[in-house]
Amino acid sequence: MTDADGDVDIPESHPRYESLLTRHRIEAGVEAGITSRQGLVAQGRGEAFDYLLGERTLPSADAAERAAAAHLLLADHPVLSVNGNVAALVPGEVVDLAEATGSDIEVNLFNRTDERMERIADHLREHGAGEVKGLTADGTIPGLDHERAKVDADGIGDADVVLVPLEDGDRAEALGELGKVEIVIDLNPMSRSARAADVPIVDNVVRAVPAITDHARDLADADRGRLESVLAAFDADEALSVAERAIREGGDDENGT
Ligand code: PTJ
Repeated sequence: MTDADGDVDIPESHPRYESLLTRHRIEAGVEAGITSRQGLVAQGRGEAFDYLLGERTLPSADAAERAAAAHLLLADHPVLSVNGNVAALVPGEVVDLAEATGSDIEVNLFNRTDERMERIADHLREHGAGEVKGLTADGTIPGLDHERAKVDADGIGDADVVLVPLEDGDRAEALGELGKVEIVIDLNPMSRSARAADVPIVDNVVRAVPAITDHARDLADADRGRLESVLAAFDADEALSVAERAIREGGDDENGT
């Protein structure tokens, strides 16, 4: 049995409780017409990487989450992009992050249909979102085919910092070329999306989004200088190398211990 959020009756003592809960949420998202069927495949890919990383947040991913919070707080117009997987897994958490950072929320789909756009926007509103952008679609990302290029001109089109969780490689590269600061959440440190990002967060979106919110709340009163020093301390290439190494070495931490 699942509830409206796809939560199921899995005993919390189960060793893979979180992973099974996440899987069921994606399944419920597909049943509710929020998540695409391709989203199931993407989730499976993510799960495999999460398993190899030890299903935990590496210290380097936590540093990326803090840098992401600093970028969102420094931005003139930050936007959180939401696709079908993100809407199924972390709808309320995205709303919390938008509130903590003053970001807009925009639905932006790889497999765009009007019906799924509406359903996701409704689902986000049910989880407390105010305005949800993405439905106007009066802007475009150059270099992509018609449907995948659609954005709101006063949303992602106007943003200086964009959070794109679980983005496909083409779009991550095209968004990066627009000169926006791009924060990507992707469990695969070798993906083109992670490599195109200014801030690649190699962590599960279910851990990453609340962690960025926690950092944003912690940094809420920080001045510009302190936020810029958080950015200066973060090295994207190093974070990707550390995650790759952790996968090769079986989920051990950065020191290889
Ligand atoms: O809802 P739509 O139409 O916008 O489609 C969304 C998907 C995710 C289907 C679409 O963007 C897609 O096909 O993505 P890809 O190319 O499969 O890439 C998804 C990436 O996200 C892969 O590198 C996965 O490892 C990673 N990933 C999957 N689940 C998670 C994840 N990363 C973090 N947290 C997860 N839970």
